[in-house]
Amino acid sequence: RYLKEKSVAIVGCPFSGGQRRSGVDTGPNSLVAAGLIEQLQSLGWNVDFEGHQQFEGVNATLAQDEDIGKMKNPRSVSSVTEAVANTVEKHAKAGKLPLTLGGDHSLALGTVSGSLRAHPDAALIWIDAHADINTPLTTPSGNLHGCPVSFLLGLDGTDVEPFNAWLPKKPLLTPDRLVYIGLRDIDEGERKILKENNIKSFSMHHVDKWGIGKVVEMALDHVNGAPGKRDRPVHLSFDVDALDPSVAPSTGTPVRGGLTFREGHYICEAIYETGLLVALDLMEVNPSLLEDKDAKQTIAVGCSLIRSALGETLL
Ligand code: HAR
Ligand code: MN
Ligand code: MN
Ligand code: MN
Repeated sequence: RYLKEKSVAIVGCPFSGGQRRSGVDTGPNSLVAAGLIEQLQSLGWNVDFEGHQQFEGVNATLAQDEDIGKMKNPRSVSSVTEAVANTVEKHAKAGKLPLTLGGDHSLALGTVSGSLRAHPDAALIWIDAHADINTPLTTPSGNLHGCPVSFLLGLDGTDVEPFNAWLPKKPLLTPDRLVYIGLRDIDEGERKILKENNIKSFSMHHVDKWGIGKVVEMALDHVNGAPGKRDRPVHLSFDVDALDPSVAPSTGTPVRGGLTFREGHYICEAIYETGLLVALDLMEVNPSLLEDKDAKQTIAVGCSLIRSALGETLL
């Protein structure tokens, strides 16, 4: 309903500075090399891809990017996410569906900002083992891939340099339009933030209790404000570590007890089915961490999730 045609723009983001393990910057190239473009074309999508974003310079100078407070690599993360926001905004305003390939999940500060500039009333559905809602004050690690959501919501502690040079004073996202599925590794500070802001979160406990079908239904009901109401555009940000490590092993912070292959794909299918998907992120694929067979498996699952979110498995 929000797309002009079946047109997807791939935004490849080879960036690793939101966390400390190298290799996640090779994720986008691996997904494309595995045939992602051809796969989407065969689903009837017009695929716009002009090469990956150029972050080599930023990646090369991460060591010189000194901490600000607890934040690691703040200038690098800020400049990369600002650029990604502009790129995603441009594609979304042209009526295309931006598909961002990560790279670490700090990139979603950029992707979601770009989506919300184009679709101000959009909802954010965040699929992850982690809530990524630490602030610069609560972060235990200083890794900014654990913080993008707090910046999007403009929580206390996020009005900091260098991010406040480009993030809006009035946040683009409100807590009522955010929902999580797959959580199972949350920090104390994050737990408090989720509670105080009344943020809807479906942990793995809820997936076990109600089943994935019901959970996705409740998630969509929540962000649309009423049961059965379906009109908000949806930005789907999928961290591959939401899946169980037996399904997607090659990722920086695996947590056992995750979504099955089918549960992950079901989420993608069900959101595509609403006709409301306006942007998709597939993040934290790190092919360099494990042996080749595990990397290949993770890349293949990443491509498969993307195909499901773009309509493959619906009859
Ligand atoms: N919550 C922890 C932190 O802030 C770990 C975050 C980990 N990461 C991700 N993001 N992979 O989903 O450091
Ligand atoms: Mn550094
Ligand atoms: Mn994440
Ligand atoms: Mn995660």
